[in-house]
Amino acid sequence: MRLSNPRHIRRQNPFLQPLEELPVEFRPKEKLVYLTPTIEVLFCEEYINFKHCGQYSVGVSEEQTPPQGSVSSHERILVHCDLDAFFAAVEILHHSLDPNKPLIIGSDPQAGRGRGIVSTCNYAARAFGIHSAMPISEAWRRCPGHPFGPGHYIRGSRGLYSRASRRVMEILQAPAEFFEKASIDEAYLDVTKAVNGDWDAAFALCRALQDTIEEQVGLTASFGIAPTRILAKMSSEVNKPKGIFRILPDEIGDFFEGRSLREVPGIGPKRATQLAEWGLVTVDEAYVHGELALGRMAGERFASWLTRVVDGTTSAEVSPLRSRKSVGKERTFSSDQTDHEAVLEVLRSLTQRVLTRSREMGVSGRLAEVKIRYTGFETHTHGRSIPVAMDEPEVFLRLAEHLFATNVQHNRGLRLVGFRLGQLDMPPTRQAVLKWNEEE
Ligand code: TTP
Ligand code: MG
Ligand code: MG
Repeated sequence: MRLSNPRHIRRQNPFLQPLEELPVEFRPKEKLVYLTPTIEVLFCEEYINFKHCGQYSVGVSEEQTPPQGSVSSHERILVHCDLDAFFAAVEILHHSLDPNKPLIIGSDPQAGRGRGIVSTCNYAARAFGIHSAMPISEAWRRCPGHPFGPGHYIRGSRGLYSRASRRVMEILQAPAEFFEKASIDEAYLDVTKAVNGDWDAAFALCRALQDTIEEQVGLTASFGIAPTRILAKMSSEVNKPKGIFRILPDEIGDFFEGRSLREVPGIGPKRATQLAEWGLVTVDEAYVHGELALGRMAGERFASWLTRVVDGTTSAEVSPLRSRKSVGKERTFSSDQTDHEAVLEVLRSLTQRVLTRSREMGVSGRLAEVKIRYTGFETHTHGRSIPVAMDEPEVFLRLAEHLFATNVQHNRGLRLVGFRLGQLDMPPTRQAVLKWNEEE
């Protein structure tokens, strides 16, 4: 891919759009039945560890790992979907809030004295310059809450977001040959087969998915369509919110023309500053130096990775193993338990559910890990690896029982028990498609 003959690319920055131009269409309240939380005596939490995605070091090492999901040797059509202002959009739906009023999700602002941070905020709040990870005190300074200003501050409820996320993931995974939930509000889909290699059909598919998500769940989503993961992820940002952007294989050079290096996932402020000192601010400026010269400035690994990003030769693999390090479930008891037999029974049930889940995902694991939290929050994990990855519930039930029985401290109250399947692997014959129909 060459950067000669560049075409001017018009980009929309949602943060710079005036408020009234932002689409704010939300579903009527009756669509929200699924969001009503169920009341439980016990609190059961499923934890998913997401790997940090987009780091260039990951991009470098990925070449050494044979693809276990979709194949990257032929041209693929990948879709990246990311929900718009996700936590805030769910709260707006659930509490029937006015989407035009600034809504900030985060820790208690304590009238500007709070020490927490902003999780996210809706686009009305972004017009005040508020964004994720900003100190909540700074958010309050920019847009105070009642009675000093129009800001509406909510702490947020994770259970609601998980439920909404699952509904969206079910819709997204349906047409995908390979599917990967990459975080609570984003997923990669390999739709090459579904659209028969046709990029126009891919665009139409994204539009249909966008409509279905809005109709059935009431949330807006943005889509990126591109031949590699990183390009798909970057394109889903381009027309946010409720946007679709496509990069055809021969348009990659144009896409990077004038685009700030900072927009590439994996290039952080430190790296960007280092490159700016060499006078490199945009991707095309860095690329035209050539890999060798860039390598002398910023290191060979970085130069090779950035070159491959622009050449469109970084990974196109879509596989649950890429985003997920482990599958686990744990349970916190409403009061500390002294009956260890009863706790062991809960552990068996959690282990069984983890294995059911991992089978649905088509993954197996080598590591069994039992987590025990005692009265007073003291937490221990006890793990054991087996030589080859397996997905047999019987094997892991025995391991879990053994780990619990040999490690639990007698006569102590138990606050939490959990099971985790780690060191995941995927049998090559099994299709890498996740199912999102578990009840918790
Ligand atoms: P993002 O997709 O990064 O952000 P977003 O969906 O709120 O907004 P956008 O329209 O730009 O995609 O993150 C998804 C959710 O993850 C977000 O709604 C809240 C949560 N989150 C945090 O709790 N802390 C953070 O620092 C970030 C970035 C996100
Ligand atoms: Mg999002
Ligand atoms: Mg996201």
